[in-house]
Amino acid sequence: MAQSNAAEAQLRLIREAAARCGIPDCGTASFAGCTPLLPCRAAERLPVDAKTVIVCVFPYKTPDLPHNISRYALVQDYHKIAGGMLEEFAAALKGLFPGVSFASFVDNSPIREVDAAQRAGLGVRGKNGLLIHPVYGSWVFLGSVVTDLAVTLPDYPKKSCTGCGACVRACPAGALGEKGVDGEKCLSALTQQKGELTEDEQHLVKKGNLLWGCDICSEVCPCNRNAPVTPIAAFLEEQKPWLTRKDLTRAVRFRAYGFRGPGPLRRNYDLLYGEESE
Ligand code: B12
Repeated sequence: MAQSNAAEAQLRLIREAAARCGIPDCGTASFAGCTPLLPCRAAERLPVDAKTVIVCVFPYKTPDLPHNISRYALVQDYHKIAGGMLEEFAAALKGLFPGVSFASFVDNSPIREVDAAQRAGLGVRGKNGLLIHPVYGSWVFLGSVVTDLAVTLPDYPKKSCTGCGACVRACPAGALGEKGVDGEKCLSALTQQKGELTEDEQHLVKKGNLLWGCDICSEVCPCNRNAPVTPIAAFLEEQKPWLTRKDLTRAVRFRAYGFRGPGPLRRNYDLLYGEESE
């Protein structure tokens, strides 16, 4: 009991520090529960004796505007925005808990972030495989700070969404099933793929009608109906919801879709608007 009260107090301190850094919600999960890890180079930065994963949510829904790239990509690169906020958070935690290690990760991370977020009590997993937060729905990025501080609260039991199946029915690629998303079939992955697409794949990209990413399984989710606009100011600044052909080269340099270069965007642009279009 005394141990659990101490952990609750630690969690309160952590949450307050997160709020001061503009992170609207976070929770903790045991590091052991978050294994196996994803294979990635960033794993080298994990504290040697990692015990706890502090998972953070970064809502990114912006006011509805016509857009030809998915919502996650029309805001400034979240790796930079959320990554910067997480670094600030990790530095604040180092001040609060001297001698303890804190390493922050976002996306290109060894942590399976959806799974960790559920364990940290931040929401349920949708049939679309995404974390659905009770306030912000699935319009959230996830990031984490891994530490050797033991916050010994039990992980939350993993729960599923309402199971209405709207996302499964709406997915044009048939990528959703009982196990969640089949990453190989997902239309978001297809738009990001380099090289030529088969005729069937081209047809799917046209159906999705976006140059990059896919939001269909989130757009139809009833849990997202009342999701508010993001409280993170940086996501409201410098939005780029509509790309013209001219934008394709310049835009990739600073956005989350930059890592593949302009090739996939140009190919998708030709498919959606024709090769002669501006
Ligand atoms: C690789 C990746 C992708 C890949 C593959 C996704 C996948 N799950 O396989 C692609 C490019 C398709 C993708 C797309 C998107 N992604 Co992504 N992605 C990731 C990344 C980097 C790793 C995920 C991963 O590999 N997990 C490992 C696998 C094993 O875990 P899993 O998903 O739980 O695995 C289950 C399924 O694969 C399933 N499965 C396995 N085989 C099969 C076969 C069949 C037939 C079926 C049905 C299921 C199935 O079973 C597994 C166990 O439950 C994470 C960041 C991170 N570090 O977690 C972001 C992340 C999951 N993505 C994110 C986002 C925002 C998206 C998009 C919405 C972007 C967009 N608008 O286009 C889409 C949504 C697609 C969807 N419905 O999931 C966010 C999700 C936030 C949230 N609210 O949950 C994350 C957390 C990034 C972040 N930092 O915020 N993504």
